[in-house]
Amino acid sequence: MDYFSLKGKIALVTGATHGIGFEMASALSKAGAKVVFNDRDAEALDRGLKAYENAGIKAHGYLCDVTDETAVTELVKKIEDEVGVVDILVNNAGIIKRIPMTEMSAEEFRQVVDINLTGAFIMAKAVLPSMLKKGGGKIINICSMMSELGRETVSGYAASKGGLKMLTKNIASEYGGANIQCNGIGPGYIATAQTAPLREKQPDGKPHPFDSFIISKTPAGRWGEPGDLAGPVVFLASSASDFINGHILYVDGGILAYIGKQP
Ligand code: NAP
Ligand code: GCO
Repeated sequence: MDYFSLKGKIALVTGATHGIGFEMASALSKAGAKVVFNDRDAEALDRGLKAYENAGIKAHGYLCDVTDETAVTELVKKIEDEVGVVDILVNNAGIIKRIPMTEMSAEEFRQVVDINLTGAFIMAKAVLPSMLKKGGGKIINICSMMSELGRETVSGYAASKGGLKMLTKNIASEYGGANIQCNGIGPGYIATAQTAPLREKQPDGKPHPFDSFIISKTPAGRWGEPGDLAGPVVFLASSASDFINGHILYVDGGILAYIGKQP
């Protein structure tokens, strides 16, 4: 038996035109799954479709905002008609706003929670009925270090990713008896567009202080790459993880294990 084969499975990865989502979708495709992705922006969607084509992957791309419940219901119906029932959902779409809490408007806070947490709820709710009819499925929520830790300026993000951890446990609790496994992946600090501002070189050519901070805080001694999430997502999407439910797999080079370098 090939525990990690995804042959015959259909995987939907949200917001997967580039970055972590693109690498995870590519890994799922290499493991045998048919890949479907969405983005809220038409130009980004086109760039994503080209990126998959250049990588030799046949991916189905759809325009859809994960916060729009009506559009998501239509998206899932369309995917079922054109590709088939979604066996694996990866809730990857997400944003961050780095604003000190006393300067952050409630509207800005809501936008972050709406995409990172409510969007994952809407997506999961939309795919669950067909998974239940089919007799099983996998839901993988992309959490964060901020599902466990706080830091300055990311109150909305931390609240959303902490909530996403608990939504993961709740889906596992509510539907585990119906052979649905819902787990999370908590990436450490990964070099993507989202973290680019934290890695910008200083005017004097020195590394950004946050860049050096993360390297010293990570036992692996480096930032993660999107490809570091490839193996973990295939594992949680495959039958190798059928008795794992409600778990958050941190893929962080050891950050959460480490108290930090002594001064
Ligand atoms: P990214 O490069 O900013 O990609 C995020 C993607 O989500 C973008 O394609 C974005 O589309 C899409 N998106 C945002 N809002 C959406 C919406 N309402 N509907 C549909 N798509 C939407 O970020 P990344 O670093 O690859 O992160 C991917 C996920 O991993 C996020 O959930 C992030 O929070 C999480 N994560 C990242 C890190 C890290 O260090 N990079 C660590 C832990 C967790 P647009 O380009 O159109 O906005
Ligand atoms: C930040 C970062 C993080 C990471 C990631 C960590 O400003 O602290 O952007 O939140 O993106 O989620 O796991």
